[in-house]
Amino acid sequence: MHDWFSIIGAGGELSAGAIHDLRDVGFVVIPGPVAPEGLAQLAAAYDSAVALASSDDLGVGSTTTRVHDFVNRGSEFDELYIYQPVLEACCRIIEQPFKLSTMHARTLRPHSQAQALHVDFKRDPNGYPMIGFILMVDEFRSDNGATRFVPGSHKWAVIPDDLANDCVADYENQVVACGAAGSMIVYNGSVWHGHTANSSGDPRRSIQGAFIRREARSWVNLPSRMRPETLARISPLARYLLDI
Ligand SMILES: O=C(O)CCC(=O)C(=O)O
Repeated sequence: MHDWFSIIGAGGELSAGAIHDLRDVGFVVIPGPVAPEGLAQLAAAYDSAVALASSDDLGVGSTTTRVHDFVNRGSEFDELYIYQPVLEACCRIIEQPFKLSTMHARTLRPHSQAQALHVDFKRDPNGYPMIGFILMVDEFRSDNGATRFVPGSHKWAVIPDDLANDCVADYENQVVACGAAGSMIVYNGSVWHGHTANSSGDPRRSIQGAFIRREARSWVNLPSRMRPETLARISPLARYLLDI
């Protein structure tokens, strides 16, 4: 049995600056795993997977539409959840063995309002429980709903009153994480964040994933959903991260 946590942690593919930002600011934008010449194919695979998804796998919220389980929707998405810089971020921030909890498509629909600032997981006595990633299938801009973050908020000991009650308005010192298509946001699930308003006429597409402590309960039971064709092509590292 490989000691994957040590192997991943030895990596060195996440820069010291990025680790510093993750620790201090709570998020960082890095180049993603898909080369620029592969982005059109990725976007086409995204659209096709979303169009073919059954209604059971669709989550339609007030501003976004999610399609669950992008582990099993095509080989185009395989490299996203084994991307070494994100796995290294998990080693540095979660600081214990981890697994993939979910990987889904999330489309922010045109003319949608901002999402309330929130955390995905609160810090607990054992530290930070989650690292998330957001792959920008489209460019993230300030007019199409790029994700905003409140820098350093993962370290707050006390939550300010104005955040406790669904803060949709712009927040003091918030930073909007813009980037070219193909960029990836890596963030601490305990930092306050949310998408901004999409005032454009186009959807803003993304693929989002979360890694959590190995013994924690996953958002989606990925092992139970594995398709034979996915199992046949993925690597031992992928199997480890899926906990199968
Ligand atoms: O889609 C986004 O920009 C934000 C997503 C988000 O807030 C979340 O997944 O918790």
